[in-house]
Amino acid sequence: MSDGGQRTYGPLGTTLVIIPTYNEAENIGLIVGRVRAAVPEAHVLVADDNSPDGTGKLADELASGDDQVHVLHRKGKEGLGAAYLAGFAWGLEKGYGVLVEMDADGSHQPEELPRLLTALTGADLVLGSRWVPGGRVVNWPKSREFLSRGGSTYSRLMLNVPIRDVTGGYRAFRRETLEGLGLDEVASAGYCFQVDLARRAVRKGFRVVEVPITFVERELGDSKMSKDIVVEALWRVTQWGLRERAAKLAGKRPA
Ligand SMILES: Nc1nc2c(ncn2[C@@H]2O[C@H](COP(=O)(O)OP(=O)(O)OP(=O)(O)O)[C@@H](O)[C@H]2O)c(=O)[nH]1
Ligand SMILES: [Mg+2]
Repeated sequence: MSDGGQRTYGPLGTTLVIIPTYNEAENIGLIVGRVRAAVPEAHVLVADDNSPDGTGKLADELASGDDQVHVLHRKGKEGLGAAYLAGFAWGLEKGYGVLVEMDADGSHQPEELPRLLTALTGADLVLGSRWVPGGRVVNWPKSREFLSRGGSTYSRLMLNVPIRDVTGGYRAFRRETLEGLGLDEVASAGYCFQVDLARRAVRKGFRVVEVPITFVERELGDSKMSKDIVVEALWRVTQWGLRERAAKLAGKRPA
């Protein structure tokens, strides 16, 4: 970030778009089709938590007709963070060069992925951002926007990370970035998973770039967003922030 753009970056390698799903039967075919059309060279991994509505089976059907679509069946609902960690491990093991996070519900438009990937040619991590100039949200009630903006601002100030949209989940990582983040220690499940990864990337000195996106609220299926997820995020961000402040103070004191 503070390298003045002087660093050189290697070629990107093959992209894997990881789509975590829990009860997304109405969306899965649409989103996979849109990814395949928007970035035909990319592969897709659906990470399904044994959705009762049969999303996993639909994903299997898509995979059986397309060599670039894969499915990771997980035993039950363990949260978005756990699904992504399993997806990252799968993708790294298979040798993909770029790993992308994308929701299944159409909020993250696959048609915007080429812009994220272009930005990644000069960065370690690209964040699709609602809260930078040019970014926006379609069909969100004011209350939801307030929560999201507030959560991002609180996290930015508490954790001292210069990122406007720190809770967003439309992201492209170079494999080397994921390998350097210490994923083994990540325990967060909900929104704070995204905050956790972003703060780790900044702390490790990776170049993080925000690219404006138009986030479209889901039209089909049910939200998995809950009060628990918000409370977990608030609690963890507060804990991380206080811990870092305490460590800094302790470091300044003479022994
Ligand atoms: N595998 C897996 N996927 C999940 C889990 N929880 C949520 N997801 C997926 O994560 C993505 C984001 O979840 P959403 O319910 O859209 O959450 P949100 O975008 O904050 O909420 P809305 O704005 O209301 O859509 C979707 O693709 C979900 O299917 C989970 O426990 N396991
Ligand atoms: Mg959503």
